[in-house]
Order: sequence, then structure tokens, then C-alpha cells
Amino acid sequence: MKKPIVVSGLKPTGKLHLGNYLGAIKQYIDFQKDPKIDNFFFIADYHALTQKYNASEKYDEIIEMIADMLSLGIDPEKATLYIQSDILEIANVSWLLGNVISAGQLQNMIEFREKVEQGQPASCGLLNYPILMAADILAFKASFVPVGEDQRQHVELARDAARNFNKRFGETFPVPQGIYVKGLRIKSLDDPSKKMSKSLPKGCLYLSDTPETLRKKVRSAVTDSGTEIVYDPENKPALANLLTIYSEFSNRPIKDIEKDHKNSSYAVFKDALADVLIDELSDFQERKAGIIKDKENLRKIFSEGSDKARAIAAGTLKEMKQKTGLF
Ligand code: AQP
Repeated sequence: MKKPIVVSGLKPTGKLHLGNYLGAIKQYIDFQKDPKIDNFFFIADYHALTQKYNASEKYDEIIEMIADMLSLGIDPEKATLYIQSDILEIANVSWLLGNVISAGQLQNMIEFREKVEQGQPASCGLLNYPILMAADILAFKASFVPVGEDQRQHVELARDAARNFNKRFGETFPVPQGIYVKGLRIKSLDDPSKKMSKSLPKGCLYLSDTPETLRKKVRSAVTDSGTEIVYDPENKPALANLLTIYSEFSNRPIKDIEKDHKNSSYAVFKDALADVLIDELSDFQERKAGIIKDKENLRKIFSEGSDKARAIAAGTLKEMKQKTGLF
């Protein structure tokens, strides 16, 4: 019997931060432990071009992200790893799906509006991003899409694309299911009303930050009024965010952390959080320093994965072309 397929990607728009790790990559690692699942993880390089960028830096950002994925434990023996733009069929699938999605739906995407507000160009690429994401998912007939809560609206659009295509041209795609970690959405350290995001570097804790930088950033994270260390996302969103990060990285319930810090000041609590992060991230940073030395090998691992991914996407594209009446 065919195994259920899991697909998810990371956009090389800068260094990975804690939100990317906790919202997405941690789930990839859990999925790849399950031998009953076929995993596909990719570098979403076409998606990265929807934001302002420097072409001379893009290649290095992609290599860094490949090294990040492998250093965090994503295993090419257990998952198919590839670069999105290596699979030309995905862009073709995207074109066919564009005809079953309305323009109004794209214009209503929160991320489109947020990115434009942040100063990104309102390009057709940025507007059409969710259709390409639907193609990333449907080209592999994925059943599950592990992503951060911030991607929920895009996954819903991919589900609509699957349903609409099936309705118009006959049963073709399973309707994919988004897998979200308990609604986990890590917030920016300098403004808890915004998500931690590569495009807002001031509020980011990067996986590659040195111990000194991590401590400095955590110490200067905004906090809320009052002195008590309690989880109260309504009234103390900044502290709730720090407690969430603490809990996720230490694998301990928030209640226990609150108890430990019943009599702590914010300063003491923040230092304890910095200790946890420094400890957890140092192994990853060491592994990455070794892995990134052999760039040729990194490219090879992803090229081999691309060959496998391409064969599957080509099969889907062929089926879609037949069903839509093309040659
Ligand atoms: N703050 C977050 N909390 C939880 N999950 C998050 N993700 C991103 N930010 C958070 C999840 O990380 C995965 C990879 O994201 P991406 O690189 O494809 O792009 P993104 O979601 O747009 O991430 P950024 O950091 O906000 O990048 P920019 O600023 O370039 O747009 C996704 O599964 C995402 O949900």
C-alpha cells in the first residue's frame, strides 16, 4: 500500500530562527521517525524570490539552509530532500492550479497584505505565492503538511485548489491536511503582536546566534508590566512568548517553569532562558560548522533527492494535463 506523503518547505530568505525550528523543523524530525510515512522536505527557493533580495547572496543563503536542515537532524536516508526550482514540473502544476483559484482569494491572504505593509513589492510573484505553495503540496499528492500556524491560510487555499480541481476535472488529489503544533506561533522579541520572522531581524533569535548574542537579545526582549512570571497570553503576551520558547526548548511544561521562577525577577528568568537556549543550540552550531565545509556534498544530497521528487511531480503533471484536456 502507498504510504501517506508529507511535504513541507523552508524559504531561503535569511538565517533560520526559533520560530522556523519550533513551528516547522521539529515536526519534520518527528515525521521522519515514522517508517509508515514518505517525507518530502525542500528548499523553497522560488518562494524566496517573492521578497526583496540580493542575487549575489542567494546561493549562499540556500547552502546555509541546506546545512541547517542536515545539522538539525533532517536525514536524507529518511526523507527526500530537494530544491524547489530543480523540479520544473512544480511550476507547471502551479499554472494549472491557478485556473481553479479566484484572484479575490489571493488578494485576501494575510501574508500578502502583511508583506506589502512591511515594504515588500506587491508583485505578481508575491500575490501568486499561495498557488505555487499549493503546487508544492499537490504535485506530490501530499496528505499532510507540517507548517507553522502562520501558514494555515495558505494550506487552506491548497485544500481549496485540490477540491476545486477534483470537482471540475475528476478525482485527482487527496485534500491535504495542515499539521500545526498546538497553534504555536512564536512572536517577535521586540513586538509580541508580530510573529518572529526572518524579514523582521530585530525581533529574531537565530539558531546561529552566538551565546553572547543570544544572551544579549533575550535580556533586551520586551516584557510586560508587573513582576510575576506567569503565563497569561492575553495580558502578558511578551512574557507568554518567552515562556513558550523556554518550555519548547527545555521540553518542560510551562507550569513547572512558572513554579521554578515563582520568586524570580524578569532578569533572572531571562538569564535562565538564555542558558537553556545556549545549551541546546551549541551542539547544532558545532555540527553545522563541520557539515558546511563540504558544499559539494550538500549539493549532491539535494540533487539526488531532486531526481526522485521530479519523477513523482512529472507523473502528477501528466495526469493533470490529461484530465484538463491537454496533450
Ligand atoms: N514565528 C513563527 N512561529 C511558528 N512557526 C513559524 N514559521 C515561520 N515563522 C514562524 C514556520 O517556519 C516554516 C518555514 O517558514 P519559511 O521559511 O517558509 O517562511 P515564513 O513562514 O514566511 O518564515 P519567516 O521567518 O516569516 O520568513 P520571511 O520573513 O522571509 O517571510 C513554515 O512552516 C512557517 O510556518
